[in-house]
Amino acid sequence: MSVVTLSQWIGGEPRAPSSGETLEDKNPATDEVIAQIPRGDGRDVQAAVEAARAALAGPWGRTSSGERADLLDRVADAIEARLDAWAELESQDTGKPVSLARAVDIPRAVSNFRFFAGAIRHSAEGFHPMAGAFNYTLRRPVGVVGLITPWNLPLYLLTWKTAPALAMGNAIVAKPSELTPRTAAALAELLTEVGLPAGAFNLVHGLGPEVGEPLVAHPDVRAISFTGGTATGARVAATAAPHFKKVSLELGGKNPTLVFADCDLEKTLEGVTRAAFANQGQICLCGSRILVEESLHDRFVEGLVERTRALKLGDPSDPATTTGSLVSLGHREKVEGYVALAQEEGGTIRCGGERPELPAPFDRGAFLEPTVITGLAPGCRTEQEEIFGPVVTVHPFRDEAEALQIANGVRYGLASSVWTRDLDRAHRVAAALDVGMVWVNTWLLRDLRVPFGGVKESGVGREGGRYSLEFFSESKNVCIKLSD
Ligand code: TXE
Repeated sequence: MSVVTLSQWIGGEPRAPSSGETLEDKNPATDEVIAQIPRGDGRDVQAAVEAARAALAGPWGRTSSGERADLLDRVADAIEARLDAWAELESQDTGKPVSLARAVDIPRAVSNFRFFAGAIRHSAEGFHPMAGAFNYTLRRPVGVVGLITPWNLPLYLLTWKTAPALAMGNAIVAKPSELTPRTAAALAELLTEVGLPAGAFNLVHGLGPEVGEPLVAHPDVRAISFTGGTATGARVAATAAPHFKKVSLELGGKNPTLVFADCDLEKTLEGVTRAAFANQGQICLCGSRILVEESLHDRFVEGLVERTRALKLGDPSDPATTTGSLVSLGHREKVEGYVALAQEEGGTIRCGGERPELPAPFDRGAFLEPTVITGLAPGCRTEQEEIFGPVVTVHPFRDEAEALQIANGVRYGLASSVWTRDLDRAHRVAAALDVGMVWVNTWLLRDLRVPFGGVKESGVGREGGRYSLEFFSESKNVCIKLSD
């Protein structure tokens, strides 16, 4: 496979890194180098911010919301036309099955642009009449905004931020994960091709501390939307705080799945297996702690193990593959460390936990068998810390109160799924879970209008629908006194 050299994208054109250095980008399923990416630094961030400011002072700053909506629709059409090619890029960068990128990652990128085009066509602002006067709300772009994204859903999450940021007329400096830069690079080029004015979207590649940090610290960057790990999120928040920037943090999770004995067992097993192992368990919304009513526990574990063993690991480009490699050999070691820890803490490995036997070149890939662990105590490290891989634990619970106590007994509060036929219980449990999002008898069913985000160490703020439009804009109230 030929090794491509990616560029940064600054002021509407490719730009080599000021450092003159590059970093290797590998396909984690084969451990082959597939690209050289720019090792950007603060100098490139500075150039990108200057290009963004120039865009705001130029034609981009004078576009109407209708013109921006039309542009977003053109972007959606252009990505859709590249679905197969971009699904390949995403799969090679992340190790995920091409089938998953084709079904989820790239279509969602299209939806993100289409959704926010519609959102700004139909959004209305505030008007508040009062005795002798009236108030109207003006909404304007924040200005230069920084978007920092992780490696698990690279294009899905970058476009989730890019679409509303452009919709509201901002100029962007984006920094993708250094592990998964390729679809971000493709997006930058496409945006210019479809007519986005130079400097409205700028892309700087590189390492977190060398590019992400200067971006967050830059005084002209007025908002940061960050998705990534909790530890990094804390660092981003600390860096941004002295500058009083707007910050949206979508961080980690340790999400509880609650299975009650009255659930539809077949549908629940199918849904819970998907929630556990989709994208190799590398989605912050994955249900990694499965709590099962004790009367159903043993039967449920049997069914879960059977479905987990049926998952097919292997060549991500094979349509039959359900489970690809993890994002890197280093990340696999981290996840394997938690499998070993689980055994030290008294857990039983019911299936998985080993590296699969695969033919070359996938024998060098970061593959790990999906793993089900039982018998742990809820307070142990394996149950408290985010693993972010294909590893789940299963617990029995006596009653609803105990289920909620275990579910809420972690530092995270992102998402949960509840499986029961009892509607009253579904509403009651959903209200009692200390998280930002609850699914009942389903998982990852998404309406882009709803608030997306978590509480506690899962983040600050919400994105989605009007929440994104409000984050990426500043409102101003104007009060007009009527003549007496
Ligand atoms: O995160 P990292 P990763 C979480 C997920 C997991 C993690 C996986 O739960 O914990 O993200 O992504 C850049 N200043 N979510 O390992 O290391 C880094 O280069 C500024 C939750 O990538 O935090 C990368 O581009 N930036 C989420 C980005 O931050 C810095 C959904 C994320 O890297 C930086 C997806 C610094 N000092 C994953 N250091 C949700 N809740 O929706 C690194 N970066």
